[in-house]
Amino acid sequence: MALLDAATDAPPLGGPDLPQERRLVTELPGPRSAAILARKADAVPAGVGHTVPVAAVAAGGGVVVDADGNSLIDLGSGIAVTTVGNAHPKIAAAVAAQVAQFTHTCFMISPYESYIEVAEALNRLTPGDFDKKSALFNSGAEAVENAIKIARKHTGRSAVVAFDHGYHGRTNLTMALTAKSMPYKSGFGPFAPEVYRAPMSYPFRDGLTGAEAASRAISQMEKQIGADNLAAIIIEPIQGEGGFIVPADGFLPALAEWCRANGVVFIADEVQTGFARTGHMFASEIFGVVPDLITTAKGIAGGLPLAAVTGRAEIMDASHAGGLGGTYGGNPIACAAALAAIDVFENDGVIERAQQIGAILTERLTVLQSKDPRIGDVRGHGAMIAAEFVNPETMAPDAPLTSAVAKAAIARGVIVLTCGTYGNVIRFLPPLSIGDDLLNEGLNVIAEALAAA
Ligand code: PLZ
Repeated sequence: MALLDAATDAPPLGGPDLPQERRLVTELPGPRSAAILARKADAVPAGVGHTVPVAAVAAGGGVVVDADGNSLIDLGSGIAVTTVGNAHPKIAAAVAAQVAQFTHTCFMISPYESYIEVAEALNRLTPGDFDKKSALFNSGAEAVENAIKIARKHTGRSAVVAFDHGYHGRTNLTMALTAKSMPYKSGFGPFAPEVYRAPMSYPFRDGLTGAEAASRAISQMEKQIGADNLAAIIIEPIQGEGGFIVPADGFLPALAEWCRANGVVFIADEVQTGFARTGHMFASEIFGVVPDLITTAKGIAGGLPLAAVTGRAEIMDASHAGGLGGTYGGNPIACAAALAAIDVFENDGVIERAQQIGAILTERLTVLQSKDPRIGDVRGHGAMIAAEFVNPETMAPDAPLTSAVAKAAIARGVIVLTCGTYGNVIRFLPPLSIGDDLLNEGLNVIAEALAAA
């Protein structure tokens, strides 16, 4: 089956019916993608980069198809967004129905039921057996900004702690929360005040137990800020952009307990880890922590822009009427998509599929590691697994090797993303709609790329 219709030259429809194959009909980029990317260079600022040098025209299952008819294996899900699969039929249908009904009223002007249904679902699905409320926004960064606003209003305090290697967004407050300077912050300051940084638990590099790492962080917060001044700490249960860093057991519960004892709001940023990605509906569950507030986005709506803050009703209700909102927050089309995605998360075996994908990724990468000491660590949960590349003698991060492997894999038609404070981590975030064969083929290509590097 041709990927581009020969008669009409029309791009194929996306979704799970796309041929599930890696197929390169040109070098990347092919001539059509190259022409589109040349226009990008003229029309879009250089600051907006891209990882894969192709122009997408369709996607679904486990592939992304480009303008030249190349079909690439997708191990990135557009950064952990298309968890249920790109152009999922249930989402496409829900969106089409909503677009035909109404596209916008502004929830703050005339509310509609779907926003409330999304809030009810989030209140039910997030960890914590207490009354919760949810507010909806457009992006992960906007959810994080609002979680901080809510925590400050509730506590009457201003200081906020984020962690080494943490990533929370690119807006002014979230840049301040984000740890890494290049490329996220450099030259874009001054940053929002009253943001402090605490040391993370990074077992591969610090060798500390969770309890030791937590007492190091707590002692620093007590000395440098004082619990009385602290509104909130915000942390990703598994750090995403920072390198898929999984904290040692006990680290997160100890922090959460200290927060509870000191009236500090514990915010879990589950923008990347949320919605089945880790083989659990939320990654907090893995560590047995119940956050006061939780931020979500990405996977929540199958690719439509939607984000949320969910948490304890008494904290969420601290804000005066009119204090929270935005023109598009909880847009009806995004809410329709989210309700369809949540239906898939709850009823279509997606969590189990994330666990199966995690088992394949872990097994294959561990075998690779046993033969190649340049893979220093394999870690993660579910369909959120990473390999950290090092100099085997010194364990120093090897960013050039990492980017060579990623580039070679992409050239061979496998979309992979790197991450990590030191740029030495390849992360695997496949859509959960990918088949085993395609996933294994993608991993074969990674192994070839590593061997050649
Ligand atoms: N919190 C934990 O992972 C977004 C950003 C990629 P937005 N991560 C991908 C890039 O280079 O911009 C993210 C996240 C965590 C917050 C965010 C921000 O979410 O929807 O990108 O604003």
